[in-house]
Amino acid sequence: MISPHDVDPRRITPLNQCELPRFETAAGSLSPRFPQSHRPVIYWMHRDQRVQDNFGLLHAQALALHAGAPLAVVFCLAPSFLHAAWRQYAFMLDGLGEVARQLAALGIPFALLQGDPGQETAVWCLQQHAAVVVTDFDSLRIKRHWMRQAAEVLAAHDVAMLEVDSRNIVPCRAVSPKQEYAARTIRPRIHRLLPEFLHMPPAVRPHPHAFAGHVPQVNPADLTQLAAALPVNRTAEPVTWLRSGPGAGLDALQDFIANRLRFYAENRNDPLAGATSRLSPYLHFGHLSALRVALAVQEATAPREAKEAFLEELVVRRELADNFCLHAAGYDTLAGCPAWARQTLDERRHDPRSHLYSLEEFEQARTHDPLWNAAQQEMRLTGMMHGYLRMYWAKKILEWTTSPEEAMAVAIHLNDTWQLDGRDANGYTGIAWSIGGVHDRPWKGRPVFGTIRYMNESGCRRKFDVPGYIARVKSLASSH
Ligand code: FAD
Ligand code: FO1
Repeated sequence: MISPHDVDPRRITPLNQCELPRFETAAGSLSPRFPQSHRPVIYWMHRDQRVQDNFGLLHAQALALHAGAPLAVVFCLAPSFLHAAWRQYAFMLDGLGEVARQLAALGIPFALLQGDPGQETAVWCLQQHAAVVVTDFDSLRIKRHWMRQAAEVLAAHDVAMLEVDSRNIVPCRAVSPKQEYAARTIRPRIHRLLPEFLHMPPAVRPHPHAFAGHVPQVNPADLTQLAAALPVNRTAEPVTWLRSGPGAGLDALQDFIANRLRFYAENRNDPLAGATSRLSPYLHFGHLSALRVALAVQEATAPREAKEAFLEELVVRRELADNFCLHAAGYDTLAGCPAWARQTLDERRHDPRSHLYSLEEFEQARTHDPLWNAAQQEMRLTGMMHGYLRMYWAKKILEWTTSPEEAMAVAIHLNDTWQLDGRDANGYTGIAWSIGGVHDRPWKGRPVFGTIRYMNESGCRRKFDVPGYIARVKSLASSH
């Protein structure tokens, strides 16, 4: 039987000062006594939208099993979430439908609420007489607000709330207590701890104690309809080329490992090579755990340099992004950028711009640059953009807007509206890297950019077949 010890305590952070129900700690065993008749343990799912490989759900089940208590899972559908559009809600709710089915098969109730998550979820947990609420860690400001709100409501009724980091292989708070300067400073901290965390977690099991509370029944088929009824931007329509959910995520992982991982080291910067995993939507919505991806890649038959190059992105770069968003208050503004970058951008603030475009012109891919327009088109059509082009795409927005502040706002707006993997620590960090030099260093100075790293089309032509890429997006557009 799983025990609360199965989840490394470095993943777990109390979110209020309430005591967990008393545990009698006999040697090696935890036997919590939840007063009254077995109040349930509730897991509030929001970042890690999966059943297996989910340390938050695992810990909640372990606490419930040791108390002989029921277990329930709750998700709250927010009417808006950053710049999320119909496209992302449809993908997310599709995946949640599969999660609901998997929980039902384990006898674990799944409650879908709607409204302001911090408030709605806390109130529902109190109505179920929750003994303790376990939830996901998230570095984003909006999520920390939800957590603070819920933790306060629960604390007023002496209900403990715990946060568990299931997004990162090495828990974000364990990697470093402060903002790391660059990949080279966080890499040794992660690599030192990796051997302690690169282990497959136990499975979530059928739960033996029935939940007595009232759970609004969720018909998984209805969830996609829910997406269509939300008051969100509908120009970014659902994508049809990609299946959503934990099962599709595992299939995509297997396909990547079998057919493309071995080309990753040398071809990952070529948008036409298809050498990257394209797992980011599944990692963003938590359908797939980075831990499972890392273990599968480690065991794969592929050149060592391919595996190392991939794990550098999946582990070091991805966990550096959470470190940045957790510790840099203004991670989505220039305020989060290093002083040298803010200074150089300031000095170049009044340099003449070769072109200037509005948010609408960018959004409709109506610039003078066919390569930039093709990348924007690819994002509009598919909900994805190849990583190398994302750097070029963001840097040109700096070059063709009136100020670096406007550039960041435009890049975030477009990235969060059109990308399936948007609204993510990786995105705010990728944009801050491209426009504000975060985790980068000064380069040769030039107009507008100052010493921010510059990229141009001839640089892209050295990396890949630019006309070929533009043609491919054109044919993609004509087949839509
Ligand atoms: P692969 O190359 O196969 O990498 C595997 C996984 O590692 C990715 O899915 C991702 O989770 C992680 N990863 C890869 N590169 C990075 C990186 N540079 N930083 C952090 N994690 C990384 N990523 C997002 O998930 N959401 C975003 O909104 C996003 N916006 C970006 C915006 C800009 C301007 C830039 C420069 C990068 C952005 N990235 C974003 C990071 C990266 O480009 C994408 O994660 C990657 O292209 C996703 O494609 P893939 O899954 O095929 O990646
Ligand atoms: N999380 C929620 O708990 N409720 C939502 O309604 C919700 C909507 C949403 C839409 C788009 C998107 O990209 C993420 C969304 N999330 C929502 C956030 C999710 O919980 C995770 O934070 C993300 O998957 C990033 O980790």
